[in-house]
Amino acid sequence: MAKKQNYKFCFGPWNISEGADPYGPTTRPAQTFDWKLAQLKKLGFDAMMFHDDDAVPDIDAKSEAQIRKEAKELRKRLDGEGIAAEMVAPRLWFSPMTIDGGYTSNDPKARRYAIDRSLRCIDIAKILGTDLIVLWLAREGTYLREAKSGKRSVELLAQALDKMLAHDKRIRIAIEPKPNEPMDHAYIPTIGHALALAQLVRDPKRVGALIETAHCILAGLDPADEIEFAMAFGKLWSLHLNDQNGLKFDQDKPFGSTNLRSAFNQVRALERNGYGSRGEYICFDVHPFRSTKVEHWMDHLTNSRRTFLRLLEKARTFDEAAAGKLIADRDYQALDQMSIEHLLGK
Ligand code: GLO
Ligand code: MG
Repeated sequence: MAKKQNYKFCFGPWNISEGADPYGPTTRPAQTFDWKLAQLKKLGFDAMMFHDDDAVPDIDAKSEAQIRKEAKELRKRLDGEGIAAEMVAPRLWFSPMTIDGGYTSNDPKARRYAIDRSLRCIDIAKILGTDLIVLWLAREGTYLREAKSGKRSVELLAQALDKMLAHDKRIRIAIEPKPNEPMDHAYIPTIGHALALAQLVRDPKRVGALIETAHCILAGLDPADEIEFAMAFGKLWSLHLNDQNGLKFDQDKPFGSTNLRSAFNQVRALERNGYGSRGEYICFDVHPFRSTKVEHWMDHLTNSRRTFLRLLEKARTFDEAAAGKLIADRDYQALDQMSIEHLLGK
């Protein structure tokens, strides 16, 4: 095992959500950003993740100068609270301009909008003191094959990444792949695709990945293997831990809620490969159940952290020597049972 890490934790304002789903309205009242920041601090999390318009609301209606001014004010507040900004992500999937995608839209005006907005997002990140831009490529895909060209879309994505990298020489871009939802098919569905896309840009060192547990499961892949794959390239720059019950809509359940053994293997993969040693955070992209009452509103976040820390103990106390002997003897039957009993405890 690598040196033991002291992990740092974060979440985003959207993770304190109000319970709306496609079939029904909210079940909890909206809270202000200030309230969310206060909760984060009170619960002892270290950083907040931001969409560009979490940092500067109504961003499309504001001038560059106004965006910078508001970002600076936010930076002051974050510094005052001792809260870091983990990353900033352009929320490209809300605007009427990106109905058919942003960087890969068939409409050149929409593509220009997506790039301009991404450059503003980079300006905000710089002011908030983070070099990490997260790109969840939500609408970069198709509802039907005939509508776009896959090859051209990948080329457009690479061009967009190059423009962002050229805008600020210090930023790094972590692509957050997801195979579907909102689109039928996304062009960058897995970590393999994300890291292959990085090879098409002029400075591949500055394009890496963010792994989300639920997105791996939706792609039919094992999250722990995806973590190890990205770490083999030194490119796991952020992480959205959560859980997912099979191939459904993106559930963003509390970490470990569905598959404790998979969660254990994700923690073990992070721990044994030294995740966090370059300042990376453990982020929870989880949502409360729709049925959650206001007084239990933060529990999905504190429970996810608690489960992570309990599983960390399990990873640290896993009998590696005994496991090694079983592996050498190819006794995977016993290794399976040993892993189960370790998780079950005494
Ligand atoms: C949705 C994504 C989303 C992103 C966030 C940051 O499925 O997981 O929550 O992580 O918008 O870009
Ligand atoms: Mg996510």
